[in-house]
Amino acid sequence: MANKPATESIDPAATKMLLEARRAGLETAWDRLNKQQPQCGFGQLGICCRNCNMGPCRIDPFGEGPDRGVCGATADIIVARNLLRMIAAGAAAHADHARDAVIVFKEAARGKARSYQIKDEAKLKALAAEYSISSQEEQGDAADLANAMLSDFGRQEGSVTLTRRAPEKRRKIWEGLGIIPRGIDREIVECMHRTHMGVDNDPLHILLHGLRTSIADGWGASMIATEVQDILFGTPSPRRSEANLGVLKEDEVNIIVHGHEPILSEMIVEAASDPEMIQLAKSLGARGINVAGICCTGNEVLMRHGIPVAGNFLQQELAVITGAVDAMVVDVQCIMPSLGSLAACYHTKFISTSPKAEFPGALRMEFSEEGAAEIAKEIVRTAVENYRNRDRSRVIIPREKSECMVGFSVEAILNALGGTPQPLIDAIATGSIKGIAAVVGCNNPKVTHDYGHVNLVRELIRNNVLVVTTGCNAIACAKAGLLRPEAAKEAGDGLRGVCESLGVPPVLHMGSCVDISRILVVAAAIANRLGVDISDLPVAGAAPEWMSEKAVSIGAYVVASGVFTVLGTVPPVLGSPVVTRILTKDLGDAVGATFAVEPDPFKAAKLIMEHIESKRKALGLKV
Ligand code: XCC
Ligand code: SF4
Repeated sequence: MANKPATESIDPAATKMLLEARRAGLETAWDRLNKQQPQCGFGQLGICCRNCNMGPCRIDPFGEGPDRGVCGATADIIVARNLLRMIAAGAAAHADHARDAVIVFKEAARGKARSYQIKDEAKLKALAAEYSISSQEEQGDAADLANAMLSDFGRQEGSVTLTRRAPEKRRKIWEGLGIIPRGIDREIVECMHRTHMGVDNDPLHILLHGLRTSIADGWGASMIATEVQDILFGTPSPRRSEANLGVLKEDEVNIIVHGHEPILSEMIVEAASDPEMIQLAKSLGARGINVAGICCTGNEVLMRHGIPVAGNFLQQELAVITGAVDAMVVDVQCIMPSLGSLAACYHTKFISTSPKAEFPGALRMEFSEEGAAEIAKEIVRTAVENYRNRDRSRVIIPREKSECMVGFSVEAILNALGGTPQPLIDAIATGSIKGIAAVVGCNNPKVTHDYGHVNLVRELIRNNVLVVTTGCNAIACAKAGLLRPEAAKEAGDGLRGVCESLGVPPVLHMGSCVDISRILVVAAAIANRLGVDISDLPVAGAAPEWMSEKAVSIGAYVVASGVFTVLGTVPPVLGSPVVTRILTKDLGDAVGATFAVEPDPFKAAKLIMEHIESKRKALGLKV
């Protein structure tokens, strides 16, 4: 089996739109990647440094030219520093997202952000208890909880509160290594300090701080984001929807929400069901208003409202090329700056909303929590009025779409299991389910779109590994039909039996990328129940098509949590034999888990199976 089939995507809808892009002479990420060939070898190996103005410096990977930067930094130091900066950026993205969610929560609690309410009181209570907040009335609870969560960002000593959710044994390991994060922002700032010219110059020392920062993300920022979003918008529960470009409608106003923050997309969804807006759409000849998502903000409204998802990361440009998108509304993260000029080739309004994120060619409709509902309505109105400008002769909507079942929060999974994780543990113990794999992450045009995602997941469920998914992998699985309960037919007999008896798919959609925190909570619950550490469990992680810095932070905290993780695209570390050895080997001794790199999803599945079997053996379970 070849690593990379000759096609750009295995998704027929994406392939169709790519053909249309070429026919129309429009450029996409795939074309721009081609224009970048050959990509910089120093960059790929991670051995260029621009951290001070004596540079830029680069190391000769063949050992003939310079082996040190001007300051004396070696390839090992440069690669480690660069990796730490990637983790810092990724953790910062999640942290800033989380902070904004908490601020909205706080404003809502104080009655200032009128458009938002508290939807999950039980979760609010539970969190308040975890943060040791005791007050009688709800509003007090909520504001105090918001403040307590905010203090996790700026905390200077002690530890980030929700790291207490990690199993005792895991915390001991972190304590031993001195990598329990103090405050979320503090660790990120320290990354920047340590990587400044002339500060931290030992690869292992640098990378351990990377783990600490990533833990502040996974067991801090991302976990806070998930919990607060559940409190504000409701904890997801199973529901059905549809995925792929075929969810766009020929005869309705199509609004795409793209980015990461449900703070905005929730309001758009609400405004789109406002009778006044629907009436306006009808008066302009549309049959209604259709909201669809892309990337993680899409996952958020998919999980909570069943809003269909139009595609994953590499489909953002393709959606515009359907000619049927009346507005592409974006907030932050994973939004290609190419969208402005592309939208200008169509009638599509490209609307940017975040005070932090401006894009060339975007129509700016800045969002604020006080006037959220009103602004959302204005955005929807703009989209509806733009329906008139749609050029019907240019509309090409691929027919492809798949049904999916989504909404598997931890609470929903426990509910499906009858209130306790025990049935799942029993299924693992008997071997009906061999183990659990978290398959997550982006798309990357360097590898065939969705090929790694779909083939890895198929291979795993065939081998009776239950897959939990988030982010762009979840969308790939949805499009491939793997999130339907009927997909249990594709699973091995053991997993199939469990899924059929519970009526759930063999691949559980747990949410957006910040919701990987939900996966950590499940892993901790199972480990605690068995009285072992997460690293003892037959579980693994994978990011077959990752591209973002957030994915680097995620990979780091998953490994730091004790979970073996396979990456499908090569991280820029191979220029340092030392860093490569730390990541793929030494971390095993330190945190009980390592990274592996395997672009071929079939070989990646094999690695995961071998890992799961070795963990089963160690636990004395039937292999
Ligand atoms: Fe972005 Fe979260 Fe990656 Fe998809 S998976 S490309 S980060 S949207 Ni997180
Ligand atoms: Fe070069 Fe060192 Fe400056 Fe980096 S920090 S640019 S390696 S002199």
